[in-house]
Amino acid sequence: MKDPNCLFCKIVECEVPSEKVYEDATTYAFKDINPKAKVHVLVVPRKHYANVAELAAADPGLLAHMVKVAQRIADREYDGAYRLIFNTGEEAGQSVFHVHAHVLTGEPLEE
Ligand code: IU
Repeated sequence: MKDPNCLFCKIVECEVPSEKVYEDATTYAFKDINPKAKVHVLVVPRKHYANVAELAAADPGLLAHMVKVAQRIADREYDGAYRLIFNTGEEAGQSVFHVHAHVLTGEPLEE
């Protein structure tokens, strides 16, 4: 459930500070500290899963809910337009092994 060594578990529990933009019973969203777009938010499930494949296998409804949260943020920030990224695996750029959706929005994005 909770990994005591996981940074995002600590952020979700507010043991480590973050700039929260949204939360509900199953998800937490906060601003990325190194934004790659005008608005760069990370949406994470409260429960610990290492990556999106693990989450999809265990709880596809929660994955769908994360997409709804991303949509809601983009509706508020940029008329519903956004890019959603799940880096999966170190070689693909994943550096935090608690699944997170990068939501990039708030401005036109380069291809
Ligand atoms: P990645 O897909 O695992 O590489 O994404 C991790 C993100 O977490 C990355 O964009 C970092 O800037 C971000 N992040 C953060 O927002 N706060 C932190 O304390 C740390 C990383 I460490």
